Amino acid sequence: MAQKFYVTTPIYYVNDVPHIGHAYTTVAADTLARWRRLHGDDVVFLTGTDEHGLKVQQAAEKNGVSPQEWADKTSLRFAETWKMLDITNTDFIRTTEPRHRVAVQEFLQRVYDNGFIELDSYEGLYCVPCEAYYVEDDLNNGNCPDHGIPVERVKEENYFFRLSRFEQRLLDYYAEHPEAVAPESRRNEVLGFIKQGLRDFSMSRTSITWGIPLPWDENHVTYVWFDALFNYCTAVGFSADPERFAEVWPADYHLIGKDILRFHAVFWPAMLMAAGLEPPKHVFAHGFLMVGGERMSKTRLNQIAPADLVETFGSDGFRYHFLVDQHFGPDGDFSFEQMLTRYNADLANNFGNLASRVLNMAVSYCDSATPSSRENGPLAAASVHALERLETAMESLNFSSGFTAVWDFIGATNAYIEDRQPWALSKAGDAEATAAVIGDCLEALRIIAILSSPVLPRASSELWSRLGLPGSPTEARLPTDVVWGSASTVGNSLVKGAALFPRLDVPS
Ligand code: ME8
Repeated sequence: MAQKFYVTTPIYYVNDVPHIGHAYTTVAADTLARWRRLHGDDVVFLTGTDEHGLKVQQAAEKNGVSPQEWADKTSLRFAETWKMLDITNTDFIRTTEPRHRVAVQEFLQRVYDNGFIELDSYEGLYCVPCEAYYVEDDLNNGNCPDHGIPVERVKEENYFFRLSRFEQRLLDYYAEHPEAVAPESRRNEVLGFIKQGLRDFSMSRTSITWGIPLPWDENHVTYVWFDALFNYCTAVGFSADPERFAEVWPADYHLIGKDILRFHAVFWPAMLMAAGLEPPKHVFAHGFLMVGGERMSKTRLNQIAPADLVETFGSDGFRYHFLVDQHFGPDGDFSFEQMLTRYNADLANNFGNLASRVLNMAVSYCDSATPSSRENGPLAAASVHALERLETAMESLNFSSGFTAVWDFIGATNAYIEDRQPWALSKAGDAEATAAVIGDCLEALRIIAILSSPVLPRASSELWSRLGLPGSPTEARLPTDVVWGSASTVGNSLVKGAALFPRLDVPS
């Protein structure tokens, strides 16, 4: 039976519309999902929207609609954006769905029965955009350290989650599972935070109504983070399908931004432990995409909508930029000029040109049919090397370095053509040598189509059909199908086609 692989993105707040920051995480998760499918895994890939809490309630009020109407409208914008970017999520969860309410209530009851939720009163400094409490020491001149706006003093009688009781268990867990939080700088941040001592946190609210009521006290609704994090369990059958839940949980990867690391690597595993459930296997927190050196935000009006870039670069061009030009881990600055330059260099010139020149030559010199490639031809070793580098890089989610290895292989194939000059061989009447070089290049293209398919689903599939190959590169399996000469391609009918990535003009 195929191995299960469960990957998630954060569920995005519906107070905001999708921007390239959200797309950054989601495209990475999609590429990982596609990558695991190439290995034959049965991939469960979840994304969705976070629809409860004060932020959403306030956004709805401001727009004069009910929170549900607001959530319906904005959630759809996220779903449409993911469709535009060829995201292959297998489920899309909304926290206002009945399945989620049922699962969260069952989970809460379990944690309450286990004695980890208790009534207490609390006075604290609350930041609405963070949906979190702070203490004086956390603040910058009285302002939220993350949003730079004043916090509100809030006093509530609330239910508390006894996070403090999990300090040692979390430290033990992370000592036994050093791979559970990555990159390493984030793991150190998490350990440092736990070692400072963990405070219990308020997990219910009476001041708002937009949330899931506590099953044992309906005057309280569940704190938005307590509700939101559980989406990862709801979607794989926590309440509805225990057999499936046992099979799919724990998640293999939660991909998140560094802003929500503590929630995922401290609160969440403790909440799971409190219910007798296993923590996720890996939490990977990437950095922020900045625009002009600043974090994107509604107030700064510097958010970029994915659709605006897709219009120019196409969905593959968008995916390539955020995965390969940007490093997944540290912060990165978005620049349109850089995106354009790399698009022209890597996609139009390197990838696109290779495909069109090889197909053009094959059509002209080989009667539009694939000649045989040489067993262990000159490019075979380079293809093995590309796969090795990609496999190693993907183990640490280093998309940039992994796919650069594939582009190096593309570069090597282009260099091979320059070196052998098949047009000269053909002119000299050496049909055998011409066919050998073209056969090698077509085999390289077949392998390139498979290896680039997680990042460029459209172009790789188009290339695949121009190569006269049946099905789609997504059906290939690694490593067998990228072994040099592993597919019977001789005599396949080849098609030239238009440029896969038309060159874009650089504005003067
Ligand atoms: O935090 N650069 O939702 P959210 C890179 N609902 N990634 C960015 C980014 C940027 N500039 N801006 C946003 C929430 N992101 C909660 C999550 S999960 C149980 C609940 C991405 O809409 C990044 O993944 O504020 C970040 O963690 C997430 O969007 C925050 O999305």
